Amino acid sequence: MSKKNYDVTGYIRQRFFPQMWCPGCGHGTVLGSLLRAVKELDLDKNEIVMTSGIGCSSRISGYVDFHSLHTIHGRALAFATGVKLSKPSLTAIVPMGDGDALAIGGNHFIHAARRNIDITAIVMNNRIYGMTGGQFSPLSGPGKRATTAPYSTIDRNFDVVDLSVSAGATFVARSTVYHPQESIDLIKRAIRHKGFSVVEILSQCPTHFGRKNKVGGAVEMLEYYKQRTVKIGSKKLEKDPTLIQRGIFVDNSEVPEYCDAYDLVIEKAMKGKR
Ligand SMILES: Cc1ncc(C[n+]2csc(CCOP(=O)(O)OP(=O)(O)O)c2C)c(N)n1
Repeated sequence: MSKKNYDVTGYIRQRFFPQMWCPGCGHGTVLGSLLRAVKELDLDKNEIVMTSGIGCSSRISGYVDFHSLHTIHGRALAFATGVKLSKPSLTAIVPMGDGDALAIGGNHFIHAARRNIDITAIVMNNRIYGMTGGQFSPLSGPGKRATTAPYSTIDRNFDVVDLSVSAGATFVARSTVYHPQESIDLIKRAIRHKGFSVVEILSQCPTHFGRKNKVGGAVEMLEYYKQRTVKIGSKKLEKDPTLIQRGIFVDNSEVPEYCDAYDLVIEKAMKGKR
């Protein structure tokens, strides 16, 4: 069996390590999968731009040695849209927290999906606002405890996959940090896909979500991802439809990509045609 070369040191800013995440946080595993995906695709780091908002997940943009913009909470996709339109040849990657993507950033998220702009959004779903101390997010779900819901939440949660599909994303996938090999594969396919790609990766926050909801530490939370998720269409769903499905839900190359469509408008305008 040939060994894969997973030396990713060329893609990171070693001076910023060790990283700042809490012990047991899943976000480092997502960073690992992302770097390995980029390595396997053999991408030139000068051709990648990573844009992020604010949050524990968004800190990824500081650790990678790509072009990077660490911007405003919830606005990463708006910045990424501007960058991508100004230089469509760049590979645009946006790591996002669930709050960043779907609370304050929810509007940017649905419109980036609707436009089908060629950006890969990696939604690191820990079901809580990690960085600011454990407030509940639109992905926490009902009956969960958070610093802002000491008697438990009453809000229903979004399903990232369903929302992304409905909003028009043309590549939509889900994995967990218990499945890094699968995550690498999905991130690779998302980056290669020309259009708006969403990869949701369930990532544990033992410090806030785990502690408040008494679901144990990182090991128990990883165990949950192992026990409670299945590949799309698994037979196990017949017995237990509440299991969370992993894999690729949409992979559609038929929809025009936004920068390509915009180029056609520029061409028309240059010829003076309406
Ligand atoms: C405009 C604005 N509103 C609120 C904040 C405070 N804030 C920073 S990060 C964050 C939430 C982080 O949660 P999430 O996006 O889910 O990422 P995580 O830290 O869990 O990875 C909030 C509310 C901010 N920095 N800017």
